[in-house]
Amino acid sequence: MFDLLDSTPISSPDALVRIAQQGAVRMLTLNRPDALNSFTQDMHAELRAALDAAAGDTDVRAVMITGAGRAFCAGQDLKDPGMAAGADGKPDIAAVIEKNYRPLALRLQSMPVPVVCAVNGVAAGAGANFAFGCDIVLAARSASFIQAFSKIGLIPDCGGTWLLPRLAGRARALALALTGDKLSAADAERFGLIWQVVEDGDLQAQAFALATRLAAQPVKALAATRHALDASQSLTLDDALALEARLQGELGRSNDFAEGVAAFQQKRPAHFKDR
Ligand code: T3D
Repeated sequence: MFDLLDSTPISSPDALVRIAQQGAVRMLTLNRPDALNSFTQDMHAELRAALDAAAGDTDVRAVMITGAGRAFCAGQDLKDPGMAAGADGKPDIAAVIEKNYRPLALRLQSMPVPVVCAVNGVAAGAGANFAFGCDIVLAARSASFIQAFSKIGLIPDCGGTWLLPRLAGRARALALALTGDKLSAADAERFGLIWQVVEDGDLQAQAFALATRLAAQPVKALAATRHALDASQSLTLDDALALEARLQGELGRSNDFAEGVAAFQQKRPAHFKDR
C-alpha cells in the first residue's frame, strides 16, 4: 500500500515541485497549494529540472505526478510578476510558451520512462493540458478539467491544440475549448481524455500502484510504444509499418527482449533492466 511516509525525499519539503523516490518510482508534487499549483517561472524551472533528472537517473523506471492541496494545477499563474513583457510593454506570451510550455510538453513526450498523472483536483488551462500530456491519467472523482483559455482571450496551449482532438475528437475538443466549461472527471473518462476515475481516497495509492507496475515492465519498449503511437498520427500506414520495423528491430536486440522470452520459456517472472 502506498504511503508517502515510506518515500525518500529528494527535494526540500517547501520546494515548488516536491521530489521523492519510492522504489523505482520518482514522485513529483506540484507544490503551490495556495495558488492552486498554478505555474510560475520558478515552478516551471523546478519542474523541468525534476523531469530532466528523472529522465537521466537509471534508478527511475516510472514517474508519478500529482498536486498538493485541493487542486492539481490552475494553469499559468495569472499574477506571476515574472511573466515576460515584450518591447512594447505588452505581455509576450509567445516567449513564455517557447521558454516554458513547449519544452514541458516535449519533455513529457520524450521521457524514457512512463509518466502517470494523478489529478487530485481541478486542472485548468495549461494545468489540464499538462495532465493530458502524461502517459496514463487517473483522476479523483471530485477532480475537474477546464480549458480556461477562451475566458481570457487565449487559445489552448501546452499542447492542447494537438492533444485534445486526438484524445477526444474534434467535436468535443472544439466545444470544450470554445466554451471553457468545466468537465467532470467522469466525463473526461467518457470522452477518452483520461484513463480512469478513481475514488478520491484511493487516488494516490492507485496511481502509485500503477506506476510501480509500469516500472517493472520493459520501460524501453514502453517509451518506444508511446513514440510509435504519437508518430503514427501523421504517418501513412506504410510509413508507420516502417517505423514499427525499425523500433522492433532495435528492441529485438535488447536485453529486455531476451529476458522476456527466456522468462516465458522458463515459466518465471521476467526481470527487466533496460532503460
Ligand atoms: O503566460 C501566459 O499567460 C500564457 C500561458 C497560458 C496558459 C494558461 O494556463 S492560461 C489559463 C490560466 N488559468 C486560468 O485562467 C484559471 C484561473 N482560475 C480559475 O478559473 C479558478 O481559480 C479555478 C476554476 C481553477 C478554481 O476555482 P475555485 O473557485 O475553486 O478557486 P478560486 O477561489 O478561484 O482560487 C483560489 C485561489 O487560487 C485564489 O487566490 P486567493 O483569492 O485565495 O488569494 C485564486 O486567485 C488563486 N488562483 C487560481 N487560479 C490561479 C490563481 N492564481 C493565479 N493564477 C491562477 N491561474
